[in-house]
Amino acid sequence: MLPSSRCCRQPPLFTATFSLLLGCASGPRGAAAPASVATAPPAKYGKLSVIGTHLCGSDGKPVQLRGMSTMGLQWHGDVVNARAFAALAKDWKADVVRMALYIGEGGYAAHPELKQLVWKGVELAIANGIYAIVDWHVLTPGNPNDSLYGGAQAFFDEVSRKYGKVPNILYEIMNEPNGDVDWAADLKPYAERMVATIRANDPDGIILIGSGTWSQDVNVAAADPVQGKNLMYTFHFYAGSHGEALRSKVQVAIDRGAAVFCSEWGTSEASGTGGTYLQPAEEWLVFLDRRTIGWTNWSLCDKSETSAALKSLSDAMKEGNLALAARESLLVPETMGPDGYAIWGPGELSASGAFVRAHMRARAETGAAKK
Ligand code: IDC
Repeated sequence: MLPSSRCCRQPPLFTATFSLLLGCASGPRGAAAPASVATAPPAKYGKLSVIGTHLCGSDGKPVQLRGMSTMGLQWHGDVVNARAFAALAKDWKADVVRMALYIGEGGYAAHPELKQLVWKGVELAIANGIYAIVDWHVLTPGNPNDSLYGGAQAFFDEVSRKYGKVPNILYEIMNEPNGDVDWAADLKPYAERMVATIRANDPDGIILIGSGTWSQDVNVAAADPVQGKNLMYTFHFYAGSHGEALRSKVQVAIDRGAAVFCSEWGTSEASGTGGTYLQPAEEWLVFLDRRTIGWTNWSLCDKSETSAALKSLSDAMKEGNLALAARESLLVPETMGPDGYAIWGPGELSASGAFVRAHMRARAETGAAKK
């Protein structure tokens, strides 16, 4: 019998995580770049750009990037490992992984060393020929200009210096502004500062920009956009909480000429749990597919909440799967797949994870939008 604390805890900081950081601290052009980066396959769709309202590959055709977001790296950072990224790229057929660098809530502001995990994630994405979103996870407090987030400019300067020349990186400058924030007075000026900072090192990488009401006010941002190229606006939905009203805002933003990206969505309620709401999620995916809107699903972790893509140890215990429940975590895939690399087996995915993986694989197969 496992002690109950084992089933419910967040993993401790910096245990296996940093033992896995094998010389990945410098950029792909730096002296200590891992060999895997030097021999990396080209990024799946080459250099990305925004043309009109679409994210496009180097051939100028619209691409829908599909992938997973990590959970807070301060809690579930061990998921940034070579096996997990290979399983995502090859078994899930993911195009992109989003690294959720919380700033508050025990994140980067208190633990600046967490950025090493971001670098590691970017380099694992490069090594697998997929894309990485570096998410400055503004959540609490809701104003990105708050002093807690004072490290933003230095952070994006560093990220863009390190990776500005590789095609694999996308910068997400504010996860979810919320509360008493105004687009024109607070968020747009912040976005302009971050865009200028990134552009000094990376003249044309894709920059993702959040908006008010937890990145739902994409229509407001689109009415008064930040100047520059290769900018996109993010919106987030949770299938148990958001539906037609948010879809209308997204459509208004597109009609106003904005390129949009869904950098967070869940099959749960906005709390991260409840449900799963797979039928409403399906409706959203049809909406995204028809518009070729890229997305990353929340979240790749084994926490006991319905949005988590991996089964939790406590669920494994409830199912009587003692072998699974005895594992330290499910963040490192251990099941040998049919193609000779480790995957998460079907019994290791949550209802949400199984749904999202199946959708990703089906879309990668057909390449066509659902009607
Ligand atoms: C949630 C996690 C939850 C954690 C909480 C901390 O799922 O385990 O306790 O953060 O604040 C968001 C946020 C994202 C939330 C997620 C679900 O960007 O950080 O993660 N969510 O609540 N916006 C809407 C939903």
